[in-house]
Amino acid sequence: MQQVARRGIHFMRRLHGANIPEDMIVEGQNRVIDASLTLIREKAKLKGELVRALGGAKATSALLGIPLGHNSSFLQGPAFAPPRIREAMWCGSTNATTEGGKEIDNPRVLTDVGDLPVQEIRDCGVDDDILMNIISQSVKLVMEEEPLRPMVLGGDHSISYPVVRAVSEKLGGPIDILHLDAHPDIYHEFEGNKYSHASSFARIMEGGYARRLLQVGIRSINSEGREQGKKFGVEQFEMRTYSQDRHYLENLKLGEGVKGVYVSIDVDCLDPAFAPGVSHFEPGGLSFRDVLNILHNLHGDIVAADVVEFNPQRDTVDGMTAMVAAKLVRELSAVMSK
Ligand SMILES: [Mn+2]
Repeated sequence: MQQVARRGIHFMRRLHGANIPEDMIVEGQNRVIDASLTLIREKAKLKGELVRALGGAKATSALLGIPLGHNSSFLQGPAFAPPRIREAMWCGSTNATTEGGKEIDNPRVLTDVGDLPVQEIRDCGVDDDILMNIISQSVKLVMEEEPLRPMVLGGDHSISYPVVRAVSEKLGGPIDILHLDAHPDIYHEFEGNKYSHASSFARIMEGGYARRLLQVGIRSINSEGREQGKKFGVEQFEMRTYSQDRHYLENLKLGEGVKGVYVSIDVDCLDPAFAPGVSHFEPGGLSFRDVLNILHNLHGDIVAADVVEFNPQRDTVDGMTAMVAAKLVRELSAVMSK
């Protein structure tokens, strides 16, 4: 609890419950958790009914915001990202048609179940062991509603662990993961935090939720990152060899023989010239077109995805990175929906 409070974003205060019976606190927390999950369940149900009433689809991208930033090792601004991404998606500066011709204002292509109220839950003193389970439950609630598939808006990268866990558990087996990032995020733990945004893929691989993990865009990796990668059989594609790997990565075929493909995009996979609104500037990254080429040519059934680590507190005043994150969500939704 003390640890959580220390890491909390600035308006989070400790729950002053030291001399209060614990069961009273826990009962109150459970009511807030139930209400939070009821919100997601009912919104997913409504949006699922709507999509089906409109004629249905095989797969519809369903935005689910997870505004969590406290597991970042540096800045916590990703907690504020989901509303900024939505604002950019619908701001009117561009039309609703994706590059491949899908209309994102068609609910059969893209719908929205809102944000899990992460900060409200944490404000009640709920710790991360429980919070991670709540995130997993929210993802499963979206997947309950055919044909909705979770398109998760982070949030820092720590959320990918409970999201991937939920997807794999719900589908009943491992998936292949395409992970675009400057960093492998595979430390056993970081600064004592096993839920750190720098450790999410260690948790995913330990849990057996992925058959293949392809990490693309890597350009900040130390010996532990390489050792952990080797230990878990991760396919790490580093930027320094991108020109040789490009053809392979722009023609990927994933997810056959497993339950599908999960795509996790850390906005810092992009060169900071394209996306300055991130916590960790790491020059020498992918161009926006590189990322689109990879996504547009990906062969596989995308069962869920996330776009994480956009930090509005580092963005340009006119929100350039919000638009970059929004376009990633739009184009990824177009590839996922069918
Ligand atoms: Mn990163």
